[in-house]
Amino acid sequence: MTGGPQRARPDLVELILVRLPLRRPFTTSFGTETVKEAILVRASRDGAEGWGECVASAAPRYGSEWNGGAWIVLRDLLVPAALAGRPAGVKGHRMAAAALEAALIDLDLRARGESLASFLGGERDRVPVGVSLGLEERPEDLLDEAARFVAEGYRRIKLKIEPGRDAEVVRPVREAFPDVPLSVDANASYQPDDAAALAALDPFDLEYLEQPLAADRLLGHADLQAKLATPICLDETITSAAVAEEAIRLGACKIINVKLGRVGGPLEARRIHDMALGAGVPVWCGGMLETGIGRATNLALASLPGFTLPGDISGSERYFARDLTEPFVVAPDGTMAVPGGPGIGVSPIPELLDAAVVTRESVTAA
Ligand code: NPQ
Ligand code: MG
Repeated sequence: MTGGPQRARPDLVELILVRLPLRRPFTTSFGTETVKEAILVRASRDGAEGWGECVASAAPRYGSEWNGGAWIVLRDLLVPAALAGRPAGVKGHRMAAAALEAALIDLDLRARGESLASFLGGERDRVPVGVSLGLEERPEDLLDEAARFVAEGYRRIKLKIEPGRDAEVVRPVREAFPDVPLSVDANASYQPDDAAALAALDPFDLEYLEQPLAADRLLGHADLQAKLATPICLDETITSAAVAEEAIRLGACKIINVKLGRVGGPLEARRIHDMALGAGVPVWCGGMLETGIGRATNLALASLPGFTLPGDISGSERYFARDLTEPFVVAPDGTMAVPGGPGIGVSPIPELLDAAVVTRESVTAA
């Protein structure tokens, strides 16, 4: 989890907390977000730099990690270990560890002129993308949003659901778009005895039902899957290749959402991909409303051959009035280009970064 064996050490690591207003509030079963807050990790050596983005939030609502904790574990434990070239010996804190690993890999790859996609084993220079739509108070607002993204060519629409707001959320969208690939994401908000409400989604021909139950309910998901025609896709549950393998073996899911932050970095994400490909289980790249830094990393991951379903990798303008990098755009065919330049292939634009910064702190070797 702390990076590859012979990775060169940085001589300076900067932690940069940024805040970007969201263009539209994003509501899930765990709450409403109006601002994206992220920690960027900038690793440097001899004037060269590498970038990573921590996908934790301002509060631990999606999972147990949050930016306040990630900042401290990076500053006091993970970064000092990387600067000293020794293992950090830190359990968990995967989103923090992932951001540092991504920055260190980016630093190395830029130095040798190789793209992250090539390093990970990517085989495509464009990937199909989807969009995740939050819960809306007014059903017509959700229909308008769905219509807009379908018109823009997005290959899949994902709807957020929660107990009491499920079939009635899906029905109007399915009726308006009978042929569009649709999925739903419950963000762990259902209980095992809600199986009937979830089975009521079967007629809508969903690509998958994402994370209906709590993250630690492997058997609960297996029992639920046995009662549903809709494939279960796990997100919050999948924290490592080991958990992913056990979930597949138990029949707890038929599809896996891979988020490199949730699993501790690009290298563990690749392990999950390799295992799932071997097991014949489709994977796709999840999203956490990343800025252009995290989005570029996700695009590289999504270029691997097992990523056969569209990712939650939307255009910059879906989230932000102005991204921190050159904006990412979705082509009319619903694909996005995988950056081909060295490392993640993009950097923050200095003036835009400066305007978004809340705090920055430099850590150097002791
Ligand atoms: C998911 N992402 O698949 C997550 C959940 C999510 C695109 O649906 C700030 C930070 C806001 C992280 C909103 C999507 C977030 C967030 C939603 C993660 O479950
Ligand atoms: Mg999800």
